[in-house]
Amino acid sequence: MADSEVIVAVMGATGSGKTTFINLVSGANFATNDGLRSCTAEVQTSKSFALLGRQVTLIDTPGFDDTTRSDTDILKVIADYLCNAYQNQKKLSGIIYMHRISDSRMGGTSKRNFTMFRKLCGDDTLKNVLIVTNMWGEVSAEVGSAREKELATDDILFKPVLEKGARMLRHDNTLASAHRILSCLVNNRPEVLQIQDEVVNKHKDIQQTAAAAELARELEEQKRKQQEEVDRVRREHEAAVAAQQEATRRALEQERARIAAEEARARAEYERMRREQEEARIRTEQQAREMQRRLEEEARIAREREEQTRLLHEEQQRQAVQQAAERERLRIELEAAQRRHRRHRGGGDCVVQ
Ligand SMILES: Nc1nc2c(ncn2[C@@H]2O[C@H](COP(=O)(O)OP(=O)(O)O)[C@@H](O)[C@H]2O)c(=O)[nH]1
Ligand SMILES: [Mg+2]
Repeated sequence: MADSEVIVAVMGATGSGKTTFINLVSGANFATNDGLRSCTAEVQTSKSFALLGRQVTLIDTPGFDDTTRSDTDILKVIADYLCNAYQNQKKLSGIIYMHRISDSRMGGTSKRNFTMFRKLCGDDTLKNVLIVTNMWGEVSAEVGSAREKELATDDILFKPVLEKGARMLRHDNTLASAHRILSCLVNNRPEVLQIQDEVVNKHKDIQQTAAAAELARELEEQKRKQQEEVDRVRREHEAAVAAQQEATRRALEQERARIAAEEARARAEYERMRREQEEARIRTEQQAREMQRRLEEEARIAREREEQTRLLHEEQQRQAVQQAAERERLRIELEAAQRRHRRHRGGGDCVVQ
């Protein structure tokens, strides 16, 4: 490798502006990512260009969130390229990691890209690493500064790499800005990346590298999250089914209770009717007995009256007979008296007897 040749790899998430940066500073015309599909599925190398007396070549890499290739494929593509370059005595003078300051938060994709970037580089090369924030025009200066500060000071963001020698720079999408950034790297002593050391020096298979392990861990984590999601959906489904069953059970229970209440009400109604009928029957019987008793009483009184009348009649007859006899006796006596009187008055012919 000629002393003046400087190789810089540009990494970062899809859409972070890697290709745009490379096109701007190298005069290349690689396709940029204007839509949803990512454009840089392969590693591509820019034509070299002169900067501060050195010949600079930039390596464009696909992000670990490509729409057409799996992360494992992306790792293989990048690792193959870097290891091939190392075997051909081409070491990297610097690595740029692009990050959009316009992103309101560092989401899963950004974090995965950054973690993979770290596993590819290792810690020893961090002094040759530049974290370049771009798209400053998309946010207000205050918001951008606040995010930059947060990115630089958060333990799970860029703080650990900054502490180990990486630097953070702003890019305003101008050529001057790109030159200023690259000028920080051109005089670096080229370093061997962790992935190059693992594969070329230590003869590891790509699958045995830290980057592959990180991907496996990431995939495992994704699988775990998906399983959790599946479990959660299943639990929700089961809960919904159970709730539905419970609702059906409760509805049946209510229906059963309603029928039982109706039965009880009908039974009570029947009992009430039966009781009323019984009472009516008893009342009717009592009334009949009372009527019978009254009729018998009236008959008895009638009989007594009849008897009294008969006795009275007999008495009257008896008295009439007596009176007739008395009258007869008195008549006889009177006739006798009259005869005697006539006899007495008629000279002896008339003797009162
Ligand atoms: N405002 C702004 N847009 C940019 C900048 N860099 C890239 N872009 C846009 O961001 C999109 C993605 O850029 P690209 O270079 O394809 O990203 P890559 O996937 O990382 O290569 C494109 O629409 C670019 O025009 C920048 O510095 N400022
Ligand atoms: Mg690109």
